[in-house]
Amino acid sequence: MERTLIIVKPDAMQRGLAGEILSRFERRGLKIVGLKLIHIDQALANRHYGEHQGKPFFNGLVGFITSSPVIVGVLEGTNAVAAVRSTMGPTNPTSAGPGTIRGDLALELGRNMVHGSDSPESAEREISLFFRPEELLDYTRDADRWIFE
Ligand code: D4T
Repeated sequence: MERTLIIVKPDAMQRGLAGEILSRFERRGLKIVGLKLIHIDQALANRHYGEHQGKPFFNGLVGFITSSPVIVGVLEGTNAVAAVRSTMGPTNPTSAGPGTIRGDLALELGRNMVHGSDSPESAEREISLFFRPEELLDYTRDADRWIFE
């Protein structure tokens, strides 16, 4: 089992497609173990996108991700990092195939709807930026106590 961080970005929120995006991950078989609606501030955006600092698109990227509330989530499943990346499609939506979130719903590199961690190491770092451990569910520990009906 692996965990990964997703962000439903401002373009998806504005277009009313948050549910569609979360639904695609759920239908793939990934479990939501953390979820919240937040407005990312400049400091958090700088930390999250630290690897891109100094690149020409950095200021636009930070301006965009802080431009409205977003949904951040932690998804869990077998090879969750790769499963989320393949469900999203490549970073540039024009290279993304039909059936992927970006291939079906996006066209612009700077408006690509959704973020997913790019490695298990990034996932661990990013999850700890957005969630405290006690905010995440533990299905293996608790699911038999829960009633799903
Ligand atoms: P995120 O991090 O948003 O899931 O995107 P990716 O993991 O798929 O891609 P990334 O880290 O390389 O890029 C982060 C973010 O920056 C935007 N971007 C990227 C941009 O506006 N112009 C660019 O030239 C690049 C490379 C898109 C995603």
